[in-house]
Amino acid sequence: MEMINWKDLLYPYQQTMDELLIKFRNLDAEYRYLGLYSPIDGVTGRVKSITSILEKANRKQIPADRIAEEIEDIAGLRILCQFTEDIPKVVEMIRRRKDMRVVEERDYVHHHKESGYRSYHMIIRYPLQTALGFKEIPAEIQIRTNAMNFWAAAEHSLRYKYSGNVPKALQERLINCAEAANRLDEEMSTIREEITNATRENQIKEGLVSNILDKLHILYFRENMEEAEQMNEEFIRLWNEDNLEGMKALNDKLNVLAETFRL
Ligand code: 0O2
Repeated sequence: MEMINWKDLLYPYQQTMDELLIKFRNLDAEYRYLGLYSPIDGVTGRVKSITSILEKANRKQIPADRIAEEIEDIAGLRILCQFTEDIPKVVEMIRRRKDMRVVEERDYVHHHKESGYRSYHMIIRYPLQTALGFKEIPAEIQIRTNAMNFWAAAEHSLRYKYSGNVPKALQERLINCAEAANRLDEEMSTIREEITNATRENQIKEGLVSNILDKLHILYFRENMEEAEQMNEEFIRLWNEDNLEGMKALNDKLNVLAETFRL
């Protein structure tokens, strides 16, 4: 195999990874900022290790000068979801993006691998603006639930330990574990609405509390001590009663007051 300058080869993949990570984390943060349910529970990324690239090139008989073109998961992003139902939402979001081009999709969620592996894979081309000009970089996005991820990480470690030849008995137990992880996802889906409503309510409560405390601070600052004191007591009472409606009303009252002071 001809000599490869790995540092130069991997640099644009690292840049791609960094940019994709920021974009998807920002997207998740924006959902939360808007008080909306985010189908993204977490995002991780990695640039494939040199040994793993070489192993794949060897297995697929890819010559050294074709590695960059033919190995499409040198840059790899993983998007974790709380529920199986979130996966198609993330897939659709990626399909609609103007800053990346989807070239291939593999649905191992509905068609799991023989190993028991479940995940949704999308191969994209990412337009990277480098110091030396424009370059389209391939990347793989894996979208899976936390349960699918838990299983895949365990199976990956075992496959690595046994260099791909996991003993038959262990393979069977892994398949059972994959089925158990799948049942967990199915069970979680049955209480999805309750969980997402609770999450939304918690987010609303957090936003309210932070706004109320902020406005109380303004009141104190404007030396409207007596009113601020009264409202603070009201807030503590509502907080102890876990009275969300009361807190909403107090928040509205404080918003009006804060506006008046600003005027
Ligand atoms: P790593 O360490 O995750 O980077 P293949 O021929 O199957 O190796 P291909 O054709 O490029 O690869 O695509 P595939 O199978 O759609 O996706 C490959 C990646 O999916 C793997 O990367 C894994 O991350 C994941 N994957 C696929 N099948 C399995 C599986 O049975 N178990 C686990 N744990 N992960 C799987 P790499 O290259 O294996 O390595």
